[in-house]
Formats: sequence, C-alpha cells, structure tokens
Amino acid sequence: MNQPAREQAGRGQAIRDGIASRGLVHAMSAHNPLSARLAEEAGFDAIWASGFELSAAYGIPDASLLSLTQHLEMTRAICDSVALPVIADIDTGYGNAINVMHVVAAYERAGAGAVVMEDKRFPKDTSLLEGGRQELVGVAEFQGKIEAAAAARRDPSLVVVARTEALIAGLGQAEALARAHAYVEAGADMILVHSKQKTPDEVLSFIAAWDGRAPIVLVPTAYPQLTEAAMRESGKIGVVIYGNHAIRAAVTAMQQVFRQIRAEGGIAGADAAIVSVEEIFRLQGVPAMKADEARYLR
Ligand code: SPV
Ligand code: MG
Repeated sequence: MNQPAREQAGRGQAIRDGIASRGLVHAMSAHNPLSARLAEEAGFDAIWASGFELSAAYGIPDASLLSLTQHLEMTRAICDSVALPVIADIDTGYGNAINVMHVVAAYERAGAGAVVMEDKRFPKDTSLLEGGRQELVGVAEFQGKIEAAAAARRDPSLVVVARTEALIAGLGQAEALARAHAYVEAGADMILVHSKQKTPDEVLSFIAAWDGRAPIVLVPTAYPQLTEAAMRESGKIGVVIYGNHAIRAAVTAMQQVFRQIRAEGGIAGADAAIVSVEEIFRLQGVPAMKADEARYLR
C-alpha cells in the first residue's frame, strides 16, 4: 500500500485519547493492509490485528499454529498502511515472560499502539469454539507476563491489555474479577474480558461488579445485541473490538460471487455485484504512484 500516514511514536496515545474524548473506541478486525484500509475508510477508530482472522486467511485453525513472524509481519504491514492505531493480538505472548518481552518490543517497533495478551496456556485453542481446550495459566505467572510486557515497552503510550479467558473457560465471575484485579495490579492498562455466551448477561454482570480502575475491552462477537450505545452508558468500556467481521464479510462476498460465476458459466453477471478494477487501483495507491511518475520519471 502506498504512503504510510502514521507517525512513528506514541501510537497508543490515540487509543487513550479516543477513550478520554469520545468514551468508546471502536476497532475493526483486519487480516491484511487492504482490509485495514477499508476499515479506516469506513470510519473505525482503530484496527484489530486479529490472530483468528490471519489464521483463517492462511486456512489453519486459530490454535497457536500461526507463527510469531507471520502475525508480526502482517501487523507491521497493516501499521505501515493506515493512520489508525493498531491493536495487536499477541495471543498468549508466544511463551513465558521472557518470550513476552521479546514479542512486545517487536510489536512496538512494528508500529502497534496496543497489545492484547490472554491468560491461556500455550498452545492455545480459539475462544469461541464449542468444546475448545481452555486451560489458563496461574495468576502469578500471568502477572509476571504483564509486568514483563509493561517493562519491555519503550513507548509509554503503548497500551498493554490483559485479557482474561476465565469466563470462556467456565470458571465464573468471581475468578474473572479476581484475575482482572490481579492483572491491573501487575500493570495492565486495560482488561479484556471475553465471553462466548449468546447473550451479554455474564459480561454485563462483570461490568456491573467492576470497579472501573481500568477500562474494559469487549469483543461482542457471540452477543452482537449489545450496542455501542449500551456500552457507552456503562461508562466502563473503553474499547469495543469487532473481532472477525472482515474475514466473515470477505468469505460471504467470495462465496456468493464464485457461486454466481459457476452457475452462470461466466463473469458478466457477477461484474455488477463487485467493485471495479479501478476501485482496486485506488485502494492500491495507483493514483499517487502515477503522480510520482509524472514528477520523477524522465
Ligand atoms: C481474534 O480475533 O483473534 C480474537 C478474538 O482473539 S476471538 O477469536 O473471539 O478469540
Ligand atoms: Mg486471537
């Protein structure tokens, strides 16, 4: 993609300022620079560099199979392509607290404004899978990983989000709250509490019981009925992440168009349903390249 619009430093500040000024920051998932740019054009505040989406893009399960390098390099490409702050999904931190230090420093250098690290044991299983393996590490071990993440950042604005999977693992609200408190004590800037319940009830009761010391981050994939208006009303939610809507939208569109082309035996009918090649040229930054050609090519 052309013309990176980002500044090199302080990218977490945009997330912190967004919460302070607008109350709620909304992040859209992306699995490559193109999807990130579309989210930016649609008016989202931030990009979620999702491990689930990139795993799906590679056609593999989201179960610690994607390598650090694969996710880091895609995150770097996304950071280079949009002006929005990028929230990087670093899964379990790829190992112990020492791995976490290496990983957080690398994502910060890649341009991330936030990292989200979850308290599952490596190798993890994806959170929304029915019957998935959901084993958590001990609280003290994860506190060490949070402290390591905070210590590894050079840019103090980088947001360290601690994600508890206690509700996903079926451990209940008391465990989720205890972990969230312990993670804030260890230095987490925000707490992501994840849930796979089909209604927002368990998340809402967590929010009601939360003392608000750190903003809450939600990924409402399983309970889409919870609106941004309701999140704002609680006054405790800082960021909402739409976790997988880029890849799901892409799959829906490709399935429909591919089926149509097979059914019709050609591409004439499908043309009306998809963007023009010129639109792709625009998204690739071809107009800017042509302007540069006119100026510099001799
Ligand atoms: C992701 O998008 O990679 C996430 C969110 O971590 S979820 O898939 O719901 O666990
Ligand atoms: Mg993930």
